[in-house]
Amino acid sequence: MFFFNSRSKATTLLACLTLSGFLNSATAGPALKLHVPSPDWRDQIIYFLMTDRFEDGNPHNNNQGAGEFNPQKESHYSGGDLAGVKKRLDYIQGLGATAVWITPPVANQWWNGEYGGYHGYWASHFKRLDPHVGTLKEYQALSDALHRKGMYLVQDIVLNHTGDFFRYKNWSPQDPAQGFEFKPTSVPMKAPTQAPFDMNDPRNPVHRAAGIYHWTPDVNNYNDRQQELNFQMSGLDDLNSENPVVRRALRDSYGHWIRQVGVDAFRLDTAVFVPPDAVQDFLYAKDPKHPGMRIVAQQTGRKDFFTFGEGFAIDRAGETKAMRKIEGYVRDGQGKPVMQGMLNFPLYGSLGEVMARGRPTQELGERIRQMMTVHSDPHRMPSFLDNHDVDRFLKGGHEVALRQSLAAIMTLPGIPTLYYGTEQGFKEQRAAMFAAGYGSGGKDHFDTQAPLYLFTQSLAQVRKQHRVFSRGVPTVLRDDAAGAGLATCA
Ligand SMILES: [Ca+2]
Ligand SMILES: [Ca+2]
Ligand SMILES: [Ca+2]
Repeated sequence: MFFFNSRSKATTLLACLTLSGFLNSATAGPALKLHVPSPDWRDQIIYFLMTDRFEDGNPHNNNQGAGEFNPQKESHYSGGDLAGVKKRLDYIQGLGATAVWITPPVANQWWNGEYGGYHGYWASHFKRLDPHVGTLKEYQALSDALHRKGMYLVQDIVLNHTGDFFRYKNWSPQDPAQGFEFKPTSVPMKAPTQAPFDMNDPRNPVHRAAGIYHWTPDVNNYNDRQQELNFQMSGLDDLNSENPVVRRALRDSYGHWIRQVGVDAFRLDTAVFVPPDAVQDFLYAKDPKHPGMRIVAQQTGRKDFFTFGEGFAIDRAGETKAMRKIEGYVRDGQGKPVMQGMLNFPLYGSLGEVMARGRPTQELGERIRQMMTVHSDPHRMPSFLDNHDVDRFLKGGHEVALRQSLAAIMTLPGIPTLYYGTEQGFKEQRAAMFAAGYGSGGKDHFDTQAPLYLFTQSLAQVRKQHRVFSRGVPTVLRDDAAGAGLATCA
């Protein structure tokens, strides 16, 4: 109907067929379901997976030819990708999870000279996908598939740093050019490829004037708040979070994933390494061209875009210092909102001490009581037993204690967050679920009849059937200050 009159009938017919074939392949099936309203996050159950270690849906993207791919080694890429996650959504939903948290899918430094970037936390470009995880089309297909199942997509993000492209010898606070050097064996690029993050050389006057980085050495004292905020965490090049140019570029980069893919929530990595006001800017900035994420999300129909942060802070029994530090990223010193939740590291710490390591149950009882008073919204704090940065529960704890702990997070306030592989009894922190990946033992682990899979499934059903577990306020009926915890009951 939109062909030129001058063409012959035969040509028009041919063109029509060709074009209609093209249109069909480009818009096959109904429109993608990228944007859905926000759920009540208190009622969700999150499944956290490392994309590289979960499932390989496309073997063609595994090896990008820079020596970064080697499933025999924990430090290298194993080949998991977004298409693999999509392939296993029935498995994840069958467990009872309602949302999937994926590790950062953005383009990464693949090798810093000592270790690989398969985990995704070493960005080289915040607005592009890493070729190992797949294409924009595959990411959109994952979002679409999740939403069609009534599930939600949680993207892991980083505001604090890029990859590890430079380091210091003999750092001087007066002169960031002094002692600066690029890491000699960075693969596949020497510096981030995205403006303005590519301006990372303080010896270059233009870069120096732009002030995109803090240009500091590694943190050597994590109790020093200035170091924590401004130095390099584990060698990762610390961004100048105070610089409006940095803030705008990060809003632009991450707003892209909400708009283009339909991300429903962010998990903010290394949150306590950036000041709360930088996170507030990220979420609430009114800049009409590059607004904060809560505003971008509203434009896509999400009224409650959920961002929860990581603050690796654990209190000793009876103390609440770490709890209050974490709470400072939910409500700032003036009571203004920052994030909607923070990962509940203090509860994780107490659960491990009592359930896995035999400390008295009174420590957990007290932690639960404190949780309900120190935190303004404990029901939106994701709770967990282990993750990719700590030992898995079963590395040191008994399976009976793991079951008790799963029951605890499924019935206490907070969003239960399950680390992939727990339901298959994994003990190795970052082992692959798929046969060809690292540490898999040469077999797939998607067994929906595994005892811990079925146990978790039954707990998830109980939590969903009784809203008291996601909305209620617990009362500790009994605990014991003297006796051993639950680790000995096995
Ligand atoms: Ca792959
Ligand atoms: Ca920082
Ligand atoms: Ca570095």
